Amino acid sequence: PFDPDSGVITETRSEKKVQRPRMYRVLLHNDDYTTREFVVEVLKSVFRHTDAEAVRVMLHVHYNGVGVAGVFTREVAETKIAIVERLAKEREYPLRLSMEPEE
Ligand code: TYC
Repeated sequence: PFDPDSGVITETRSEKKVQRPRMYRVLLHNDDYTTREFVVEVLKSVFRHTDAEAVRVMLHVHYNGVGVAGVFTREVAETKIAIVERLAKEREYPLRLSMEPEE
């Protein structure tokens, strides 16, 4: 608004709404060879799940084929996938991950 006394025009809101970054689901895929223990360790160390939550996600993936390891900005999701792919490769596990944008 314009203040006639001071002649100052103040902006009451910025030009654009604050943009939240698009978020991406990191999906974990089941396979027959990666051990349950390795998947739980990855969910705890890379995705910061508690012990109980890591077991819950691992079992969900084991029984349903796919599940959400976590939701992150694009770069964080890509980095976590790369870290897990390297850890799995070191152990010669065929563990697969993918990411998809949230609506
Ligand atoms: N299906 C694996 C087994 O029985 C365990 C497993 C769970 C593997 C989740 C991958 O994303 C996965 N050893």
